[in-house]
Amino acid sequence: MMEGILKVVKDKDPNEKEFHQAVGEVVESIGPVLDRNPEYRKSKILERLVEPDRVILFRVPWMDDRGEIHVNRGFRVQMNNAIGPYKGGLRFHPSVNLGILKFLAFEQVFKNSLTTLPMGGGKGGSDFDPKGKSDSEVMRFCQSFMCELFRYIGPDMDVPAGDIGVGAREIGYLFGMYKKLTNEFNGVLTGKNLKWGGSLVRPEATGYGSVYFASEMLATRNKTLDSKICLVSGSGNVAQFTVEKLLDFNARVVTLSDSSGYIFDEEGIDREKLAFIKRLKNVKRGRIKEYADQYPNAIYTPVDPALDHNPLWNHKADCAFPSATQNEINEKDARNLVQNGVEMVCEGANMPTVPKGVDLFLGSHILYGPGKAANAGGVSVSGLEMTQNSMRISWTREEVDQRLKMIMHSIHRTCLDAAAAYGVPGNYVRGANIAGFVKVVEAMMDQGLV
Ligand code: NDP
Ligand code: 2IT
Repeated sequence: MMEGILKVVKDKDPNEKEFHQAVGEVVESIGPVLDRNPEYRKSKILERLVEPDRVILFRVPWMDDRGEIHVNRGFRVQMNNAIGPYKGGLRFHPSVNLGILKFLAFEQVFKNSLTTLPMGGGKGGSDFDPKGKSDSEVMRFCQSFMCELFRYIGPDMDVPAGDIGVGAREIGYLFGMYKKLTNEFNGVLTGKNLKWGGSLVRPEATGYGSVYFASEMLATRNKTLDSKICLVSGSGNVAQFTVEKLLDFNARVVTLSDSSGYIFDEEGIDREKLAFIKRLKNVKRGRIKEYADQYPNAIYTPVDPALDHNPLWNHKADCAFPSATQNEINEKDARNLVQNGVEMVCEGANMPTVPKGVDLFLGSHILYGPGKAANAGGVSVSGLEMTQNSMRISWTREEVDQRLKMIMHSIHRTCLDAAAAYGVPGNYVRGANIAGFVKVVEAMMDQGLV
């Protein structure tokens, strides 16, 4: 039956391999839930969940600084709105295609369900590559993108935010064009600048939340992050604030990366070095290699496509925080981590570990926090931004951070409770999938066949 669903999905869209991967994992987890609730099967819940409510696909024409015209593709996948308006980020990266956005939207449905806040799931983006583009080129692209997207979004309908390649700058340009087209100032996007409707702690939220989740996981074994050696990948939004919070917990972060290579700094990345990275990545938009020019004790290693593993994951460490992109930990990387004695893997990125790597982590009984639970802090504070926008107030940093902590605590508890209730104690993958699934499915059952 469940194999059947995956087969239907694969037969329908054979090229969407990341989507197959995300569906495969959920389907594997929720078998026992379907066995206990035969009405879910009868209502064809799975069949309905794997088909997006709708997919919007559009042309995004824009002109570069030399007057040349380019045409990119824009997407919005509105996956499921059983428990709230569609909610999820926009990704601008040349690798973006429908299969990747469907995987992200699908995972977002369960992640958002875990947050305790009323948000459905969606995702969007474009195959536009922001690298090397001027601010005015990025602005023209964002404006053109919004000229179509604005028809399909709204504060009670669908609320996009950032993801890879979409940060505060892009959200600003997107919001400006939305406002011009609709003549409405509302909470249609999250991740807005603080000065015009954004929430304190939203930029920090995914990284901070991931570290809060990690600390909850360690606490189940009476351990803390104090003095732990940590590998972090990526050097964007999630990675930067993961490092920042790890420093608060007195951990030692020894790596960061981008798509060209990684740095290893045995002494650890301190606050001054982190400030350098923030300037390098967010203002200068430079490459991580420059870190090793600035701090000669650090070693830079470029990506070697001939290698069958990523050497970043082969450094001996206590904890790993993959925070760059999907499938960045392959089977060999997972084996290297386990063999080197890693105690915990906490996923800041979405689906960063290949399925065989996930099996290795689960089989080795390390603490393993899957992305849809561990990185839910970002969308949670997006939910808090929506609340503040609706109430036309803004909470203090302490208030938002406290709520974020409470939400991560609750997600962690919910995963463990669901895992225990289904006979797989400590399995956060099963726990997250089951708990996220049940809430959405109960809402779908209440609302009839729509
Ligand atoms: P950013 O664009 O800020 O940073 C992305 C980082 O990952 C960059 O260092 C980038 O390097 C690297 N990267 C991107 N693509 C690849 C690739 N194909 N191979 C190797 N490295 C790559 O994005 P975020 O930090 O926001 O997102 C990182 C991850 O976290 C993603 O998986 C995202 O979906 C997830 N996430 C983000 C949330 C958010 O609130 N922003 C919330 C929850 C999850 P380079 O500069 O070379 O491209
Ligand atoms: O993957 C994610 O959860 C995000 N990119 C954040 C989504 C959001 O709406 O804040």
